[in-house]
Amino acid sequence: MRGKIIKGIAGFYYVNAEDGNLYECKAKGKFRKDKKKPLVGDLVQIQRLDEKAGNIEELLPRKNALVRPAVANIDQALVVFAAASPEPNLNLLDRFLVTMESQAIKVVICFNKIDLVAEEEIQRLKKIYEPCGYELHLISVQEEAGLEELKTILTGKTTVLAGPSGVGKSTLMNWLHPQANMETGSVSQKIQRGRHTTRHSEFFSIGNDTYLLDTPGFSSIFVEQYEPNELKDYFPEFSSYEEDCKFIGCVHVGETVCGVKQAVQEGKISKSRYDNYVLFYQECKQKKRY
Ligand SMILES: Nc1nc2c(ncn2[C@@H]2O[C@H](COP(=O)(O)OP(=O)(O)O)[C@@H](O)[C@H]2O)c(=O)[nH]1
Ligand SMILES: [Mg+2]
Ligand SMILES: [Zn+2]
Repeated sequence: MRGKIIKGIAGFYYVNAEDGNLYECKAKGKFRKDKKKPLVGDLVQIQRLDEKAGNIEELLPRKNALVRPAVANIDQALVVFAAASPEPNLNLLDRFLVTMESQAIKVVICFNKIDLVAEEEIQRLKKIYEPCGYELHLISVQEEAGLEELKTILTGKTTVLAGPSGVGKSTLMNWLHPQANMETGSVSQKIQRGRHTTRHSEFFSIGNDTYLLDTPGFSSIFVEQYEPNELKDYFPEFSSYEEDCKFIGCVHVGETVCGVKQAVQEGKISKSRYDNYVLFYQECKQKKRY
């Protein structure tokens, strides 16, 4: 019987099987000889032991696998930031986008809490991210604005939900899947309650063939592991201007005749995106020296 691993805890894998049951499984199959470890999101072949237990016999081929969080077979990432409270950290968002581009994972960007900001701020965010080609959703979970449209893009897909703490990820999860019953609140409230922050990854099934994975919030992302010269490939809006660069392999930093720098000057590429690119480029270069 086939199924999908939706969570893993202490050596047990919980498999949502095609018969509709959830099986607690151990990894027993021959794939273990090849040192392959099942990941949450893996499609597997299981042997049923009883109505609640089974063994994983085979790992089916993966479409992709992410490192952080460690999950397989992702269709897309939904990255959530708040338009305000906390202020959107676009440097952090751009770092996240780079890591997803480098793994060829499609990203949908969502700014929540638009009830807290003026229309100008909404337009500012749109102007930065729309030209990059990312699908953008400006929502307010509190006022239930933009949620139905957002739900449509999740249907039939396996989506990783990511973003810093306090932006409303759990609130959104609870709206999409009330049974998830995620704890919400301000960061300080959670700390006061002494909440344990380490968590396992778990997929919630929010509809037919539709899965959502809530991940712990992140506060920093390193991009220095990339080759300085490859970093430009992870800014999708650069490519259409590269034909105007004088040098093949132009990295768009110090070169004088550069289509990308020209596009920044003309306002076709956002200055905020470009400045973060230069910053990340320098970080990668710095790292290479040691
Ligand atoms: N004003 C406003 N507050 C929101 C909205 N969505 C969530 N919040 C609040 O933001 C805080 C953090 O939400 P939470 O879901 O715990 O964030 P998480 O850390 O990303 O999971 C909570 O106090 C929520 O009530 C929204 O659309 N507007
Ligand atoms: Mg949360
Ligand atoms: Zn260039």
